[in-house]
Amino acid sequence: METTTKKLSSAELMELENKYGAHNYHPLGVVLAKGEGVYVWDVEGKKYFDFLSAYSAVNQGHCHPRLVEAIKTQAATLNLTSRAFYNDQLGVYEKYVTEYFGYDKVLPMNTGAEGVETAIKICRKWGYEKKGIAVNEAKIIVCGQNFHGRTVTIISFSSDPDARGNFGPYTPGFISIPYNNIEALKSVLETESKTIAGFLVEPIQGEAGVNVPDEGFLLEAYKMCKQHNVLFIGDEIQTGIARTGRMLACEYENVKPDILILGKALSGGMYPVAAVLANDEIMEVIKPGQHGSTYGGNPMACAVAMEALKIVSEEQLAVNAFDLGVIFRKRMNTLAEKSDLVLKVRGKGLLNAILINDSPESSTAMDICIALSKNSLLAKPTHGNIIRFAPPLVMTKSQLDECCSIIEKTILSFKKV
Ligand code: IF1
Repeated sequence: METTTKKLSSAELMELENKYGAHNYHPLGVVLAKGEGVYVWDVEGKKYFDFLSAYSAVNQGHCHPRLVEAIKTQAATLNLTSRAFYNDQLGVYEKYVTEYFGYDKVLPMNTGAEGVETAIKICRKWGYEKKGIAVNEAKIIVCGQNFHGRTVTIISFSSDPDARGNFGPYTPGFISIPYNNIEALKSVLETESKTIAGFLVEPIQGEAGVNVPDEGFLLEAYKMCKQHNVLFIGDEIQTGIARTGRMLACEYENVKPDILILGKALSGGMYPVAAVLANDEIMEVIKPGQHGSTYGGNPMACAVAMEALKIVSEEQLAVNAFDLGVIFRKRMNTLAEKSDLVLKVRGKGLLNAILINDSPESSTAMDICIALSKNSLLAKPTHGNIIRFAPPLVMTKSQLDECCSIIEKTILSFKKV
């Protein structure tokens, strides 16, 4: 193999990805090489505000010094044992994370999709062994426009043609209802109560364009689940860990999911760490040999996740996300009044989106994101005409002000191409 000391340019690096990588993404044309806090730098040294935070994985900011230290130390000490043996980090982490979120037990996994799969398996097994559902009859209610990951089972209940097209045959056992529609939930629960094991829901739908349900929806849904002996499964992989201005988005309605799924920022983006939390009467359906993962619960994951959670509480990131979110939406609402391009802003905490006044098929939102990147701010459209804004939660008020000015300036001077 040819070795070279020459540093590759952004163009050359993009060409490498294009030539040698599967084309399963359509990235914005920047090549990042460094990150620190709310900033990232490209290969040529241009500095940007990161307004995506790796889809809310980097809530604690890029390369948080405490996380760098935690992973370095653990990597040099013990990284992987498998679960064939005990390790000296897992129990300590399990105690910490269960007390942190108020559950009896945790089942550690790596990626979000694995966490969702785990929750589905626990829920089905609970349905047979505790609720008494007939063999292979268990159903889980899901919502239209959901995003829960990329496995075959998960995309089986996706409504996105790209996510599911030609990946069949699909896994049965899911009933889809429209999101934020309590009547639809009620009707399914009443007609099929005996075979329904769970209701899987995102407290705010990220991929659907930061779709915030009506106030009261989650609480009503939770109460209805209780009434019908159905498990409420909260996917807080994107909304959790302070992103929406509370540690968990469900806290806004005082809902405590029966099964809670966490991922992404559980590790501050340092390492793939996911967790499924539940109380004993649910988690006890899983016995030795019935579920697991080579990497799940490994010492590096445990050390990093514990530090990541400590950072969130010690740096009061939930409060900061809440306060900055209020300022952000206020400034964007003012912008919406001034600009024909911005229809509205919605979101909670620092998970927000602006709706662009053009059809989802147009390239306007993408073109605005390209213009934003020229002005040193990185964001990405979702569902065509929606731009998601989700900076790291370690942002300061003056940094946020600067970012709002960049967004305002970019949009007010934007000309359709
Ligand atoms: C990609 C979206 C965000 C998630 C929720 C589970 C998972 C995710 C609520 C799976 C992952 C990511 C995956 C990422 C894009 C991204 C995303 F636009 F697709 F919807 F964040 F908004 N539940 N979301 O949001 O977690 O297995 O990826 O660790 O490129 O697919 P994972």
